[in-house]
Amino acid sequence: MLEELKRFEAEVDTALKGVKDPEGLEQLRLRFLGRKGRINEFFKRLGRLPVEERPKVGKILNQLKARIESTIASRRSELKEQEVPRIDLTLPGRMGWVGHPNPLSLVIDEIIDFFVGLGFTVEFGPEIETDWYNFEALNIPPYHPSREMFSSFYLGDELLLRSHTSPVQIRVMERKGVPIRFIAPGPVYRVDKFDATHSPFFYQIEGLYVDQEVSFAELKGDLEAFAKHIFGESVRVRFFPSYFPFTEPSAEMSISCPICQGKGCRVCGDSGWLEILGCGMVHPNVFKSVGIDPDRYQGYAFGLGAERIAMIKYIIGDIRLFYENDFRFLDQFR
Ligand code: FA5
Repeated sequence: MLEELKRFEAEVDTALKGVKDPEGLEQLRLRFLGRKGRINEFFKRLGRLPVEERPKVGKILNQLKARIESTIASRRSELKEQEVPRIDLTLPGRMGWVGHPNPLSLVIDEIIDFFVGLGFTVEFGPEIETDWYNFEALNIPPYHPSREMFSSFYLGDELLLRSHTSPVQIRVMERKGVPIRFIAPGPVYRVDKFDATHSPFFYQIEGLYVDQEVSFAELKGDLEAFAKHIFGESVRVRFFPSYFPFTEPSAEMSISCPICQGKGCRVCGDSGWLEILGCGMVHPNVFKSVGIDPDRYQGYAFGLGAERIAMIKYIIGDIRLFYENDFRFLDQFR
């Protein structure tokens, strides 16, 4: 049996040296030290040896068992150190979240780009305005019925959230004088209930061009070029007489419905036309309120709703979608 133990010991050493991974090592452990393993077999046979040989062989067997145990333990830690973490390099990586502009910002930027190309600058005004800038300087005296069109949210008697971007006309002419040519984008507020096309908070873009010889023909030409830039070359425009206290004459500009090409559909209410902005020649009283001589200067002005333009351009059925921050909607405009 001693001979046999020697051979077994050699076998154990080669096997443990050759093992490559923790699973193989566990199999060897079971084979050598497990309940039905080789060491236990030897222990069983120990009982059948002559009594005087048993202590000697028993001692060798115990030493061998202890040696196998410690070799297995040290092999285990060696293998653990060599273990390469399993990385699946073929897995697609986790993307970081990348934001993008709201469709409304895209449209506003596009409109700004167009007018900057025509030589306009970009100006801004405060969202909290005085009665003077929002109304009186724009030829809307107290109790004038047209205040209804622009009814807003008041903060005390004098201050209100501006109900259009037209007050920026006054502020910029006061600050920079004339000639002047600028657009003024920004949020405005109105006592309008939410529905598919109205919101109490929306964006307008104001335009003002004042010089000594600005004509209604230029207004029409520039706004037609603008419509074609935003909606495509095939779009047609139409000017309708309208009324704004701060322009004379005043007009509303419509474009041929880009969805049905003017044939009539649900979006344009079967008319074939969509109204997109208000415009006109600056009223002499507006010039007077900022100390500019209306006999020397003329100008055109316009104001459009940015949501309206974005809704037509991207065929968006409800204005509320712009403000709800639903990624299912927003992610379509990456
Ligand atoms: C004005 O606000 C004038 N200040 C525009 C103007 C400027 C005319 C300069 C002449 C010269 P109006 O109230 O029509 O006009 O509003 C202009 C645009 O704002 C409308 O064509 C519409 O597109 C948009 N708009 C008006 N009310 C709302 C609302 N509640 N929600 C969303 N968009 C609106």
